Amino acid sequence: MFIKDIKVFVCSPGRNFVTVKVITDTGIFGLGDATVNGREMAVVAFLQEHVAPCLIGRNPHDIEDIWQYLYRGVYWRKGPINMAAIAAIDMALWDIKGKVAGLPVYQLLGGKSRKGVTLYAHANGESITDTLDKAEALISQGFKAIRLQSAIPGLKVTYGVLGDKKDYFELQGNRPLPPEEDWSTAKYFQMIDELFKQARARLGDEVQLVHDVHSRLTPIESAKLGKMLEKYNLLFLEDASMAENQENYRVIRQHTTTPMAIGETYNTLWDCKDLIQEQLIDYIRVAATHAGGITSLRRIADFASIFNVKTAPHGAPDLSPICLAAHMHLNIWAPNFGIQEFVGFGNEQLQAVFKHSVTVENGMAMVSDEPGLGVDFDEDAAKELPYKRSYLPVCRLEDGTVWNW
Ligand code: KDG
Ligand code: MG
Repeated sequence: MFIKDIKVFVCSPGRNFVTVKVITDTGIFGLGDATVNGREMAVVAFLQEHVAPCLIGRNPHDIEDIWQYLYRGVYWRKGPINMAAIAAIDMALWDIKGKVAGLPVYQLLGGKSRKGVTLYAHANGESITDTLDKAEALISQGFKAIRLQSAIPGLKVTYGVLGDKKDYFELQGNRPLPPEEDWSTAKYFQMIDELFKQARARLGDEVQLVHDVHSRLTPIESAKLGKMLEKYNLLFLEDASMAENQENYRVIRQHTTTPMAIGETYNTLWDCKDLIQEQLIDYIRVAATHAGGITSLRRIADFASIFNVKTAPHGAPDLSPICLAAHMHLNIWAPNFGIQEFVGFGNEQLQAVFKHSVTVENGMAMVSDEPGLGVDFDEDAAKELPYKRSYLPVCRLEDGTVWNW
């Protein structure tokens, strides 16, 4: 069996996705997600010009060797574009191996550790009341864990919340140039305690609560926030501060017992090695698409398990259903799986392009026993929905200084 062709598709069913199809001489093919939000065409060019030609003729079963060839074998390591390309090839090869074996990928990883994958859903509101109305609706659908994001009074736009009431799915799509948002830590601190105070009063103590700070705070501000929210017993605080300096989390950790989660922008184990090894975080949120695929996430999960760190994979709308499927197989296997972020299955166009077999029952995702990853890609439907240049926003402080988005 050998790799005969590698095709790269970019389509926009509501937002852009880069999809890789690895085709073998037997006709069996595998699919991978290579979407890097706002940088889609860079990954397309990288895959077509620098990755695909090196793989034609190779045995698709040599997943580890191909991963090492693309990572260790080159001088330029790491980085989101490179790692998304490796990730997509890797997912496609696991998909092929599963199809050849007639087994779902989780069986190749070691089998099921649990009956389903616990999800956390998003409640994003224009006001605290609106956020909690949405959280109540999700709880009544069966979700046991909810991420709460509420607009910050006095700011134009707040991360996760849309002024024009569009769906979160569209949040990062269809913008020909980067829009700008503003940030005030003082205004945020005036809102955030009240959000969780009202949440516990209305939703009770049983529901698991999560909040994404989206890296807007300095480490000492995150420490203050973690301490302030301890009484509301969050499952975790996500991306409280940037951790380009992994030591930042020592500052946070020494002040608060609120659990910390980070990792959605990380590309390798090296980006989170100290955070995990020093037990500075509780959940590692790497995504298969951005951190080197199933081979890499399996290694990160195993490393994290030694240090009591659980996995909580990123599940934003800019990860395609192929990535979600890869997460499902990892989540159902990983002994140290924590929780999966979930924003729904997207709009009708997206569901027409990507046919997947994941179902949700009572806040839990169920993985099917279809061989491979269990996703199909409709090339004709994708062709009808061409790429549209779009960007994530840029953030500024109220005095105009560029800040972390
Ligand atoms: O591409 C950026 C998004 O994936 C990110 O803003 C979403 O933070 C996010 C989350 O937790 O889903
Ligand atoms: Mg996040």
